[in-house]
Amino acid sequence: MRVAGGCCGTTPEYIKKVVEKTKGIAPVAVADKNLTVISSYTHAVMLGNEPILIGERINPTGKKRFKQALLENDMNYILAEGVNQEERGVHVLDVNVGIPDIDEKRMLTDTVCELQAILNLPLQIDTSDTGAMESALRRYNGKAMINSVNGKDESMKAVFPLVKKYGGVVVALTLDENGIPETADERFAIAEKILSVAEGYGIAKKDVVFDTLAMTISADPSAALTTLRSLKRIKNELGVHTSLGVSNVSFGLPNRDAINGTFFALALENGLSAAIMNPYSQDMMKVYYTYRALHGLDENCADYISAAESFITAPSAATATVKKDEAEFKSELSEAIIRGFKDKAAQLCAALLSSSAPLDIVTNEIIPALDTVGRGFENKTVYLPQLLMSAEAAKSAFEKIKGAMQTDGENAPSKAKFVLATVHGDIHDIGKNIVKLLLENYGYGVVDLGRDVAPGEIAEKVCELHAPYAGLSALMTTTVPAMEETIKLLRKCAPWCKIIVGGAVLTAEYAEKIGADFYAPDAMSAVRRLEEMCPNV
Ligand code: B1M
Repeated sequence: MRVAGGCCGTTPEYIKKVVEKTKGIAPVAVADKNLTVISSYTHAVMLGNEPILIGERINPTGKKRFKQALLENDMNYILAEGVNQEERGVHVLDVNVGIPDIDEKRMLTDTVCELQAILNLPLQIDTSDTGAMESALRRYNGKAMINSVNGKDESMKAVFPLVKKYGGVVVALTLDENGIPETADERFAIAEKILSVAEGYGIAKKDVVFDTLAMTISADPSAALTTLRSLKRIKNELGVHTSLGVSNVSFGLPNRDAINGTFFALALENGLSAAIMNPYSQDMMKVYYTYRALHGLDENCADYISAAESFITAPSAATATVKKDEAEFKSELSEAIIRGFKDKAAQLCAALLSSSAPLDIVTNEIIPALDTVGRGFENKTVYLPQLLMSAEAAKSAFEKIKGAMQTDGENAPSKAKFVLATVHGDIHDIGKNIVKLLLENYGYGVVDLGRDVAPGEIAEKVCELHAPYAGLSALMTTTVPAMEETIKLLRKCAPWCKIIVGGAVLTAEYAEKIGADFYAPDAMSAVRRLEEMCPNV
């Protein structure tokens, strides 16, 4: 045992007892496994056994549209680049947002926070601005890849303390005050120097990964060979891992993918551990899958076989994106909610309102999307921050629905007062808010007490207003007892009040068992029950 503690439901007394019982036990020692590992808050990626793909698309270099997105703070565009690359199969995302006239510190930090909230992939924080680097590392949930340090004293002095303080695997470029050496021997010497300085800062060798700098062969015919020779020596003689921005090698040449793919294969054969690359390039993906199959890293060639079909039919990146959009056009809103794109969800919902009824959007788009996220959460493919992002996205869509229904304006509140709340201990309020929206639209004067509301507060409000109806919502098995407690209290101090209950965990039988008057499986049936019961109230 290394760590003991308590989560939801434990109390200070429980923790005290755990401390007492475990006081004499020495934690199992942590054995250093000497692995080069980076991680997000959910997933770890290890350098060494398999080639690692680092998606290069979150980078403004040579990308006009990306630059524009940065200048306009268009986070949806940037997040979509992350999502698309994840779908293409990369293991890590490079994040570089450096352009002139931008507050890089703020932008990098925001981008890292937003990406890590919706994706599981570890990130490579890629910046030469150490202020931005520190700010992003501070907010990063996991062990980041840090790109980069180099052999200049100034660079090592600025970057190594951050690596030591925040943890991470740092990419070290084999250049120094004299520039990029022309020979493999000189690059090797810089790597040795970097390693020894890193060790002086207490950074383990396994946490330094060397980039031997791919330069374009259009300017220097020996460029690729020097890079490969350096790679091989550094990997074999220093026993470290390596990384390369592969695409630079073809700069200035036509059909760059052809060169990049061949260079990638050569680099892998010479000891490349991780490639910063374009996952939309078929040539690169072909090399990746064929290399793994040829090296016995792909059992029964299963990954190669499933990828091979797309090698024949896959359209270019640009067409692929358009096709994807077309194919998923009908569920774009639910996709935005599932992905947790708040602004996009609001925009799509607003657009959809011109052709669909607000309630149809709720029933056909928003609720099924939340169900998908809920199932993912249950199956542990979606994690809490992602659930939270989806909830926020659904909320922003609801704001639009709400606006549309209010402008409808035909039903001004004129019917009975309805006190509504999510019960104590429960913070789920999306369903309750739909109930509120519908009730208001049908003319009830809803007094919404919010979520996590204590039984006493609900009873007090019902009595104060002499409200004929109270509505309680509970979404968790653990909060149904609070619902029962509230009903008991209401029966005691407001016997006139009819109580309607709802929420995903309830059933009609259970509602009856805890003493409610009515159970409503959804918001519309809540309204119908009320209308049937007291049409003229
Ligand atoms: Co959480 N959550 N969540 N969650 N969450 C569920 C409910 C869960 C089923 C997910 C899962 O594990 N599969 C699970 C409960 C398991 C259980 O007890 N059986 C769960 C859990 C465990 C948790 C946390 C404990 C997670 C954690 O921290 N480890 C935590 C709870 C914290 C707390 O409450 N103390 C938590 C947190 C959250 C978020 C904050 C991230 C977010 C809520 C945001 C918000 O509401 N503002 C969230 C979400 C979004 C969900 C899911 C994905 C979706 C819920 C939802 O909004 N559905 C949910 C999984 C799921 O249900 N698929 C899940 C859409 C909504 C329209 O449906 O609320 O059922 P619903 O409302 C329906 C009907 O039930 C009915 O009308 C609506 C439709 O018309 N209805 C009423 C509801 N209330 C009614 C009242 C009425 C009449 C009808 O009359 C008064």
